[in-house]
Amino acid sequence: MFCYQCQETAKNTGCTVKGVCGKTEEVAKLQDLLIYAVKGISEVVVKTGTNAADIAEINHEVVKSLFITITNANFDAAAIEAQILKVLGLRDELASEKGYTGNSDAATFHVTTREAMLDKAATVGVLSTENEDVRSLRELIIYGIKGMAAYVEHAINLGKENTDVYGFMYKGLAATLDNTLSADDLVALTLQTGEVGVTAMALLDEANTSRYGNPEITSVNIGVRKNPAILISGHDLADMEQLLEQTAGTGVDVYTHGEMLPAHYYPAFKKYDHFAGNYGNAWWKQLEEFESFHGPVLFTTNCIVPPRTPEAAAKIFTTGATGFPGCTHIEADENGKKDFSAIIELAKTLPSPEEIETGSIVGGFAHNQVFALADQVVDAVKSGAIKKFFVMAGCDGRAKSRNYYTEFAEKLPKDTVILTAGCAKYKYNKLNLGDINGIPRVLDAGQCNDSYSLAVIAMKLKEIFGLADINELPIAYNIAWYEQKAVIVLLALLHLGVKNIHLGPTLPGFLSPNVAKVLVDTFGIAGIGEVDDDIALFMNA
Ligand code: FSO
Ligand code: SF4
Repeated sequence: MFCYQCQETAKNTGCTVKGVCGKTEEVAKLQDLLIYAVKGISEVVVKTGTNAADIAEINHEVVKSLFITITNANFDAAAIEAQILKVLGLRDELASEKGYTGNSDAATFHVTTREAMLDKAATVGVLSTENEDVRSLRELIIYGIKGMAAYVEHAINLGKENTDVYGFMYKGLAATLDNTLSADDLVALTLQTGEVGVTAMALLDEANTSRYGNPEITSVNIGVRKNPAILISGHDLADMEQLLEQTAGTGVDVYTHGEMLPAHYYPAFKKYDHFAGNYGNAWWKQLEEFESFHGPVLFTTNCIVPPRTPEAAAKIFTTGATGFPGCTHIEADENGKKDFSAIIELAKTLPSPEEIETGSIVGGFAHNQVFALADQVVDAVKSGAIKKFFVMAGCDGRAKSRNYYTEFAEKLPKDTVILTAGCAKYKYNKLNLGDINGIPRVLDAGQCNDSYSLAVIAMKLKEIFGLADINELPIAYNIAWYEQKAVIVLLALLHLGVKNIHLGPTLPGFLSPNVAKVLVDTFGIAGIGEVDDDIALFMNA
């Protein structure tokens, strides 16, 4: 196996024996083959001039396939094998319907057994592209499209779609098979991925806010109550809604975990009395936290950390693109309805959660809420009460080097405000960093996809202050990345013209030296250094 798609990749060069994430060689290879199958179907779509508006099932299965391969989403070989067969079936059906005569391997290969799949996978993985710069650009595009697919999947689940986004996905994936494209062509495609990423994030923002209202300032309890409870993790708000509906009146409480915390900020979910609070921290602390939670856990998306024992796995349920062997997977029916009764019944038999912390955290600062405070914010900037904003969105992770972000937040001058989104916030959202004239010093917009909100806020401030360039704003970008959703967020920010983004705790291992140089020279991308030096650098910029 070879995988270098996430920040925790071994030695920052590649996992080759087993994933640091816990992915086995078998699962890694099946994921490689699933991606290859998705490239093949994309080629058929592109070469036959098929309109994405006419192939709803293929759109949905391609999006799901991409999401399955995102870091920490799906560890279930059987589920991935079934998905490969489904995609190959759809590919062949489309090819025959359109009379497709192309004979490229990705568009025509067949495998039926697990063994044949593993043999085939060994020849089509990341390293099958020999030139390291072409490989780097192809993977950058693929990871961006994977992140895009995750956001599109949530929008689909809320009934919102944009066929242009699918059209681009096919184009981008098919391009990664095309040996005639130059490095410049691939760079252009990378930037286009960012552009379509903005569209995808806007689509999800519209899907979430039109259904559940605009996030508003909310104080979320981090302690516990006495009832038995279910913990819901991941990012899917449609699953969140269905779980709250089905648990109402059962005596079972619901707590959010990790990236689901921002569900509390939406008006539509505030009516549920049994929506009790947020339990725990970012994804990587889940093994201990799930134990003390006692109740069952529902994963709607990544990040899953492989449970240590069959008993621990038996308390975990997966849905959507996620999966883990030994965990119960809940499928939607043809109307998108999911039956969560097995989780609810299990919860009733288990003890209530053990308290691991008390107090509350405040969030809900997505674009609409910040616009409502615009006068206050603008006054604070004009008076000099706020000197600088720091966008510290992105992900948290296991690496000790990520303590940089806690220290950075603690040491920032008191006249600065942190704008955050994604699970990166857990590095500093319980520090009590105070407020500036009533404006909290940590403004949490929501999940990683709500980084879109931070971009909307920046563009609004640019307009209010009458600036020509978004980079003239007193905003610095110090972003932490982990998996492929952070890649699409980064590409989206680059498309919006944001320069000098600092990215840590390490630069992606999948960037070849030449590709990294393009990003540094064109966009001023940089890594991180020592906290004090970096703060001085940012404050003097
Ligand atoms: Fe975190 Fe995991 Fe939201 Fe990621 S929970 S790391 S970028 O899946 O998606 O921020
Ligand atoms: Fe390694 Fe990350 Fe790939 Fe897992 S997802 S195998 S940790 S690079």
